Amino acid sequence: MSGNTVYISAGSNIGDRRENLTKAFKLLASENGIEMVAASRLYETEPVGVTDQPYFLNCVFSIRTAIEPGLLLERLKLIERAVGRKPGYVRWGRREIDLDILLYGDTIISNPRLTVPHPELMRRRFVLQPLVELCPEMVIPGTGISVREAAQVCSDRSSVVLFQKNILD
Ligand code: A4P
Ligand code: MG
Repeated sequence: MSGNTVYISAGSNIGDRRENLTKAFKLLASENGIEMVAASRLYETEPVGVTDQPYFLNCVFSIRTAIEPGLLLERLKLIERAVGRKPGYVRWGRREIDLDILLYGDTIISNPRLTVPHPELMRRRFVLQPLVELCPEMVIPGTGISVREAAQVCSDRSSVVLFQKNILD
């Protein structure tokens, strides 16, 4: 499929976390115009931001798509609903599923609805560690450093522990 390589982070810390990530993976893979390329391993991660909440399971998906970023965000929000996320959550708070666009090819986007690369990307070990598995040499647009280097210099010391090797196990 033509288009762009896009990296999407997935996180869940309510309900059956593993099932929520698997459902999101399958729904994403079955979308028209989206080709699933790879999924990272699953990690159990200490909550960052709002710390008084359950531990998350996190992973990163890479997809190929020609769907433009704003429309892709809409699709991700529909998948969040389908997995069981209810509207009206506290920012950075607990959720059944959160799907964020980390990187959209080389594109830099900054508008009220969408910031890409994801504004917290460089500060979050729970995102960088799975991303290193998928694209260690990719230079993060606007930063001049690779994903591997970003993970090495990241000062986030919150715990990120391997939970499961294959999302479909
Ligand atoms: N938005 C802007 N840029 C983006 C982007 N690149 N991807 C806007 C996705 N959305 C983007 O998101 C709020 C709005 O952000 C969207 O409507 C979109 O227009 P949301 O998913 O409704 O709310 P949120 O997730 O609570 O806010 P936010 O700011 O996306 O939070 P984060 O950054 O997703 O952080 N700790 C661990 N260990 N693991 C986690 O997964 N997640 C969070 C949430 C906090 N702590 C965590 C984890
Ligand atoms: Mg989000």
